[in-house]
Amino acid sequence: MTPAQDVAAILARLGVEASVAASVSAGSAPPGAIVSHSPIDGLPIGSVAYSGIEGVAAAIALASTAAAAWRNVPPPLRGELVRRFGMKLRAAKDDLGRLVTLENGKILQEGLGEVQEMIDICDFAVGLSRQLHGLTIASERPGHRMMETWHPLGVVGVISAFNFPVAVWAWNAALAWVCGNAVVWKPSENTPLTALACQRLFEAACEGFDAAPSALSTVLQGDASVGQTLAADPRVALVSATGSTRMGRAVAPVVAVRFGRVLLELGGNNAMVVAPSADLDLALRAIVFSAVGTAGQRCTTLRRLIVHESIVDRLLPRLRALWPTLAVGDPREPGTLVGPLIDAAAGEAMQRALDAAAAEGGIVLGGEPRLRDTHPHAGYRAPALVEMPAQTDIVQQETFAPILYVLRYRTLDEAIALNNAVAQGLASSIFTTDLREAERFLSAAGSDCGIANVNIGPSGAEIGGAFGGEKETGGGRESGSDAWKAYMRRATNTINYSDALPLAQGIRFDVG
Ligand code: UN1
Repeated sequence: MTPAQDVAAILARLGVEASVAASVSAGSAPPGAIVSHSPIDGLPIGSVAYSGIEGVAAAIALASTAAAAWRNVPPPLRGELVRRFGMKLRAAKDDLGRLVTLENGKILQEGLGEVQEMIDICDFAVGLSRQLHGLTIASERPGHRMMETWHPLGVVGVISAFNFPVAVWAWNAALAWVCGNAVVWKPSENTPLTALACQRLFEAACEGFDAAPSALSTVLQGDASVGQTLAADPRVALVSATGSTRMGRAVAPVVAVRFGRVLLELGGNNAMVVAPSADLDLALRAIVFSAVGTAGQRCTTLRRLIVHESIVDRLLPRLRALWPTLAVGDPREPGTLVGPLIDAAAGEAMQRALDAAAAEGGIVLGGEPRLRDTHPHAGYRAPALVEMPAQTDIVQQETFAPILYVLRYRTLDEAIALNNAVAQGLASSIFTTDLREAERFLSAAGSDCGIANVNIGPSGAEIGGAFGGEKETGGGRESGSDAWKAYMRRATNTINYSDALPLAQGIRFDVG
């Protein structure tokens, strides 16, 4: 089945209304429509209407009305809606997971994993809907009590990237809804169809649920100008943006200038330290999954392997032997481990990075185009392994492709310094069986990243932890732990139940 036929069948089963590929290729896509291409063959699979700049203001107005009603619904009842959404996702897991594969190009296992991540965050949010706790605080004044109350923000804008086209929205949306907000979503223009499918499933969850106002969820289809318009609107209390550091640099000042809130999850340049005592069999499996999984297009992808000089001769030959055998191909096929890059341009960007690495002294293995004869419009590439003499310029950049740079180190201090010497600060890990090394890596003087792991790779986080990173990664935290607090505003309340009016700090201010 061609990707276009596969997509048409899934959209029909999910009840999604979009122009499917047949009409796009017949030239009947509406003018200005956003055409979606499958990375599998680089050909159109459907089109959606462009929301337009005017559409942004209208969507925010409706979302504001929805938020004003939704904030009065008790949080556990809001959780019930999210529970229903989670049930819809369970029922549609196979179709939605396959649609992710068709529109994003990640292998089916990972497409299904992404939908599971949505289901998991829904479950988490349902529990959270009964745990939006505030503190009670001791007052210094007699007959007084202090407490914190958490209230909804209103409208939450979500800008998401192509690489996790559904899960990242779900992290934000599920929490935002139980916290009492309405969500306006600008997905990547590379993945408009999966966004429509999510919206359809959410609408299905809302059917027959009387407490849910309309416009609790809206999808805006468009390019960066739509995202900028969303970010600039003062009615959007929080803009949660996931994508490149470049995108974050464009969005964050627009929100800051109006004193809105941002939650940024931007670029990563993630490292793994492999220490002398590491279990190399485990390390090898972790390296492969985190370096070439999702064709190197996770923000958590392993990009820098920092290996102790005493074991490099044991580890590197195994990687060199393995890399050329990693199956590159149609992500729907069960044996495939590495699907296509998002498009042919991403393949060219990978080539430019490899050329730069070679010019900076790197020894490049792999990285060549694949399946050009059968799929001339797609961006299939063999994963690349590049031994570098030092952490040069190109190693410090995030290239969204399966390129693993290998560096050597002598002392743990040196390894930690290399880990921390890049502008990004998302994910990191160490393979060691030495407790002291592991603890040092996790300590205040260790990894400076938002995620620091021991004996697992940097990618593939569970939803229960807070997800995000430091420095150019943007500082935001999404998903688990207490990340929900970003979606609410905190009020500090002081209540006087005495018949006097003592002032704080013992101030005397007597009147009359
Ligand atoms: C992303 O790439 O933007 O930790 C998100 C991971 C996934 C999420 C990645 N759970 O790799």
